[in-house]
Amino acid sequence: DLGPEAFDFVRRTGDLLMVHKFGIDEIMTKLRIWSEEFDYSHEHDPIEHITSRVKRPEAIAAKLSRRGLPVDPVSARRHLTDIAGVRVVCPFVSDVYLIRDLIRQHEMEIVQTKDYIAAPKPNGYRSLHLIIKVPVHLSDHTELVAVELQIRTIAMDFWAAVEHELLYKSGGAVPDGFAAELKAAAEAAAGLDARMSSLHEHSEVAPG
Ligand code: 0O2
Repeated sequence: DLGPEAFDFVRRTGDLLMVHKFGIDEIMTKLRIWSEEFDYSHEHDPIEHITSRVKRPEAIAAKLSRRGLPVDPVSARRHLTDIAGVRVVCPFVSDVYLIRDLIRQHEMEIVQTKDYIAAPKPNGYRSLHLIIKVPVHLSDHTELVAVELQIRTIAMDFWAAVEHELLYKSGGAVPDGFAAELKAAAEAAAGLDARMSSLHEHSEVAPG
């Protein structure tokens, strides 16, 4: 049987994960409404697909402990901003910034922006990362929940998924030239984004 302290710890961890899941639900609803609205009005839909995840308790504990922070729900709430994660995948780079602008306009405070599209990571990783504060209205009070939003194009997502898979499988040990090849692939993905955007712009002005 769990003692009262362990029981309390488990309950507070459950509360933490639940409220972050609600934060995801709130933002997902907004994103889905916009996507359907654009679709319905026959306008270009800036959202290709959306995924989300609540960070696993083991991963939360590992991150806190890596940073030398107390491993408990209060500390997680105070120090981690990626317990709730939403990934929005868009057809074009301009769509990424359109989603950012829509978020800005709809009473969700953006508390941090990391623009790895304007300034890609040294390995070639590109994406727009926002930390937003989402109000979650519970039955008797409202909580502001941090959600990490990663907004990227299909090409950026393809690269990130493959890179993650390759590095994960290899456990980080990669042959010579691997990093340079990955970076070149990221640049090719950026080139593809530019070509697709150009096609999109031309199709919008084309008659018929
Ligand atoms: P998971 O499983 O997605 O949660 P930190 O979050 O503090 O560890 P940092 O640098 O402050 O790190 O955060 P940053 O740069 O905003 O990126 C965090 C997340 O972005 C990662 O989460 C990945 O999802 C994604 N990401 C960042 N860099 C890369 C990269 O080089 N390749 C790929 N494939 N994804 C990347 P986690 O916590 O690593 O994993």
